Amino acid sequence: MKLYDLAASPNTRRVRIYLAEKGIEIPTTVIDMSKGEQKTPEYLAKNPLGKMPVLEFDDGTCISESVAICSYLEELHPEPPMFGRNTLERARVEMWHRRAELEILQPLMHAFSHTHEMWKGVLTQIPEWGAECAKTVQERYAWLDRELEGREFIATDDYTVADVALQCGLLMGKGIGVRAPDELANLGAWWQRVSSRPTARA
Ligand SMILES: N[C@@H](CCC(=O)N[C@@H](CS)C(=O)NCC(=O)O)C(=O)O
Repeated sequence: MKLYDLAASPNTRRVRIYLAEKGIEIPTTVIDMSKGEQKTPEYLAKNPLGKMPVLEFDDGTCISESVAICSYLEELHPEPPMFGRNTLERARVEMWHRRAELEILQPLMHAFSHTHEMWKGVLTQIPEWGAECAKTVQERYAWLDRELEGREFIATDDYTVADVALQCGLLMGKGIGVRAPDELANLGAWWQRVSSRPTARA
């Protein structure tokens, strides 16, 4: 097995944190986005969308999408459970995992790709859309703060893949200047909790 990875990518970090939490070691190959390595014919044969991460098996079979990669590994390494301990918890983890992707990570990606120099010429940039997405994320931070009232972690009593996805989103937000305001105390306390885990810098 091999993981196609990029240190700065929030989505590959989701998989790296998951692996570190589980104590799983998988060899990695770094794909350098600044050199467009994700768009070479060789890489596009692994993921025609030209995105990371990709998990490649020894027979050449590839799986993309961070959630699919983690969910595959969860079946092989069920302890400690990171997708929930029972039916209800699994549903809550999926609910929050999807929310983290659709309500936080995706608008952050748009906020970045529609305004940053690096994406000029790669896509048709609409800076107003980028600014709108950044505004949406600020509203979502306030919503998360309310949801985290009295909670240690976002989906269940355990640290799950939903926390990992949110954590990678918030880290990206900090990196691109779409930061959660300090006065959101519940979100701030959750951030301290997840970012002080030994795996946070995986
Ligand atoms: N939903 C996908 C998102 C993958 C994704 O957007 N990866 C980014 C890095 S964080 C990427 O490879 N972008 C390269 C590009 O779009 O050219 C997942 O969860 O794996």
